[in-house]
Amino acid sequence: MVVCSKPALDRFSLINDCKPSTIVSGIPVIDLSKPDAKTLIVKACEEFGFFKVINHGVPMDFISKLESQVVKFFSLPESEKEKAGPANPFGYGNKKIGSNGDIGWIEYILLKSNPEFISQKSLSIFRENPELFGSAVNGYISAVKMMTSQILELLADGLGIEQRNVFSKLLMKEDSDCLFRINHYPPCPDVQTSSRPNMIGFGEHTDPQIISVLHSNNASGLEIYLRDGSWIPVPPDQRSFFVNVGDSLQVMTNGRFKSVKHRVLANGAKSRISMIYFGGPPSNAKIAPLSSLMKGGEKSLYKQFTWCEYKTAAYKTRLADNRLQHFEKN
Ligand code: GA4
Repeated sequence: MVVCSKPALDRFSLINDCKPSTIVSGIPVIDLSKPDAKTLIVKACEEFGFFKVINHGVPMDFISKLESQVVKFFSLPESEKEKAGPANPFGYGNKKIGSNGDIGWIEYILLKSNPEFISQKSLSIFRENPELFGSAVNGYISAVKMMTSQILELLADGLGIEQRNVFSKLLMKEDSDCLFRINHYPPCPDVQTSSRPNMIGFGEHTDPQIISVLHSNNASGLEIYLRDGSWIPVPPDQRSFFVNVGDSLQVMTNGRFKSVKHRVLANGAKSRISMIYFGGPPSNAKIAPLSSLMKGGEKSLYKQFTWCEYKTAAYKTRLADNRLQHFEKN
């Protein structure tokens, strides 16, 4: 559990922008089994950079097996969990997010999504039964990766790109830089007593990768930022996945899709568990607007960069920073 003294609490960010939203729960829902999925995904990526996926094909059993392992891990005494730390580059982290001073009402595990790495790392994360933990994580990731690749192919198809695997191949390569993050947001007593109703669990940010796929338990907290300047809560749904456009996909579509700003508010009553698969390309992959999308003399809005260059720059920033602006053409 995250335990915070009063002075430590004062360092947590609070939300001060409170423009009321005009949309209550207008989050696009994509049924992957329907023929119109590709068209609706493109529309959702253009309008929100975010959507919910149903009929996704990931067995519920894979999700619940992993979640029960995760709950066991986060219930361990802090001293045990610390043995799986630090989070940088990979492992258990508590309150500190990244290396540049961001903190939140959160504890988490950050991993490479590679099966050998996970099996190895499970030895220090879940000493009680590393095999069980490793196989639950690997089973979950391989199913989510397949779904993600299907979504990216639908996206390419919906955009009218001939090469259907133009995005998905970047995630499927042996040397792809995909990550897996498991977050636990413990109930925050100060939210319940209303002394800090807007305590931040994970501060506002965009994801640097191509695409992120999130599953959470039934506790609320996630919010996305709309173009009209409002934040809207995303009602939790354990049977579904939530998909974010990342900065790299914004660049590859020359800004047609926008990476969505999102954040998580601390919950007063419930523990929130979320598991996120971040689809990133290989280090040497060149990220630039796709020529097949640049019809009629459209100019590139971004300078070309490799994923390694972008990630290195991104990891030096604070969560809320606009990471893409340094790569925009003037
Ligand atoms: C946001 C998306 C992923 O969670 C993450 C985060 C990373 C981290 O936790 O170390 C970063 C953040 C994320 C972007 C800016 C930098 C790096 C924290 C931070 C302040 C794992 C990722 O890839 O980028």
